[in-house]
Amino acid sequence: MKLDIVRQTDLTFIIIVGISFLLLALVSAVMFYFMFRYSRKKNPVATDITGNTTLEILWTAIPVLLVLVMFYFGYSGFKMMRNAPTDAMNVKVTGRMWAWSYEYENGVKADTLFVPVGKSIKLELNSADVAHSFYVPAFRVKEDVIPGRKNYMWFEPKEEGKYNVECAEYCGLSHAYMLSLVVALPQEKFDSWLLNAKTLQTTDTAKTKDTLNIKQDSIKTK
Ligand SMILES: [Cu+2]
Repeated sequence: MKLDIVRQTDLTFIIIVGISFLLLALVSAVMFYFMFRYSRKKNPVATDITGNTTLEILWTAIPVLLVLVMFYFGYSGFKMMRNAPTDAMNVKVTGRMWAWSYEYENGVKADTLFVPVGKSIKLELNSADVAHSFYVPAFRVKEDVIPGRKNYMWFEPKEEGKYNVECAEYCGLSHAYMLSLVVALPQEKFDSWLLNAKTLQTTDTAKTKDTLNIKQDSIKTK
């Protein structure tokens, strides 16, 4: 079964939280049982315990196994996130105090990240000033954006829609307002937006949106 980044991330999260809850329940249950079974009332004289090899092997082997399971899911997800498909569409992202901007391969610049649905998008992450972090919760991707260092991330929008972009690294006074949007459009709509934006040569996203009749409310934010 081939998972995408979103499902792989959610699965890893559920597995780790699941194991944690199971352990919490187990440890609590044993603790309450021992509180009564080995209370001072029932055992006025303490017994001398000398160790139990079977128990020691078990409580070493089981946690090692659990940690390896978590590692397997974490690492396979990490590998997927760090290996962008070679046919991905490239967009250059620049973070600066306090806004995100996008530049396409044909030179078009925008303040909203328009992308085609069903295509892999690879973002080259750059910072013009301080450390930021590019975060798209809906796609489960978040990467540091560090001045002087190239970083990247990739994702594939599955459905048409608007998705929030946030800065996840405190970068100064207006950090909380360093918001942007990913707008996923069907391929034809995206192509005509890109062409229009190229003709208009404007960074004013509102204008290019008008040419496409993309009504803010017609696309749901996820
Ligand atoms: Cu920030």
